[in-house]
Amino acid sequence: MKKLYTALLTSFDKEGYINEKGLREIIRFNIDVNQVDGLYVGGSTGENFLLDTASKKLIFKIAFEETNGAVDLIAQVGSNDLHEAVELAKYVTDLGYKTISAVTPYYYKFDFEEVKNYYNTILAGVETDMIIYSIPFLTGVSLSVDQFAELFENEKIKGVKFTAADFYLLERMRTRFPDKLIYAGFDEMLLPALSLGVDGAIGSTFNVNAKRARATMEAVEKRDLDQAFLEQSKSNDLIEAILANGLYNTIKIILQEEGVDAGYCKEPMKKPSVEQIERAKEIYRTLV
Ligand code: HMN
Repeated sequence: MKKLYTALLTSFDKEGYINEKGLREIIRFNIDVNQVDGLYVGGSTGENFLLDTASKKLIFKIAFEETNGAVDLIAQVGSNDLHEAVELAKYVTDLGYKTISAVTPYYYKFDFEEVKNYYNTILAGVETDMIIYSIPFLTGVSLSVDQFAELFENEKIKGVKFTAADFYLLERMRTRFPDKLIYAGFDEMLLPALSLGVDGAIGSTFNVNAKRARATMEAVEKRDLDQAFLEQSKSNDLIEAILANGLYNTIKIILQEEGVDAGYCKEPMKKPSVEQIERAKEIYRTLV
């Protein structure tokens, strides 16, 4: 069965500090109500790249405690500070995480040897599995099939979170690496990714749209493409509205309407305006 992972949000207070109670509520909602298979902790959706090391560790710890084995966990430990990535990989491994992930290093134009050294260095000190986090539209780093093959020579690297709209590359990857895990990273393109045989999906909108995403997966499993299209189309009405109103703020407001203390985003992300809040509530009433 294909796996559905929520990319975990972080609840922050008005000053941008972690709201532990709220974070625990988001985790519980994903386990109890959304019934997802797992959580992707410390990704873009968690506003991870705005955080210091201590805050990242706190989130990993809270997620591990609160899930208490109920669902799978993947800890995104990647960082442009390779020392930090190594430290976080060891930290989550000691907590008991079985799988880590790391975003490709970004901002500077690293060559492939540097990218490869980054993954092998993170993995040298731990026995966990690794899922590469490939998200070229934010990092500017695009890897070729041959480069993935070279990274996969490290047997701890079990797969990739593929957040790209390049379906030719996705098909080439699926064909070349039948035994590697490929997780789709764009929720609005879940159906085409499923049609190319991904093993599951990791996404932000599953915080509020997990049941429909699951229905899409089940329809594809049954080869009922009409139903799968219908589900994806309904999901995309929601995702389109969420993206137009501001991704993370809107998901947080929708969760608040569900009674979850999802809190605020952390600066430099903006607080939502009155209009944004009203629109998010309308999206909740009409599209969730
Ligand atoms: C993460 O790192 O938190 C997520 O896995 C990222 C995930 O791929 C999301 N991408 C971003 O937010 C950049 C998607 O779920 C995305 O939010 C969604 O498809 C809407 O575009």
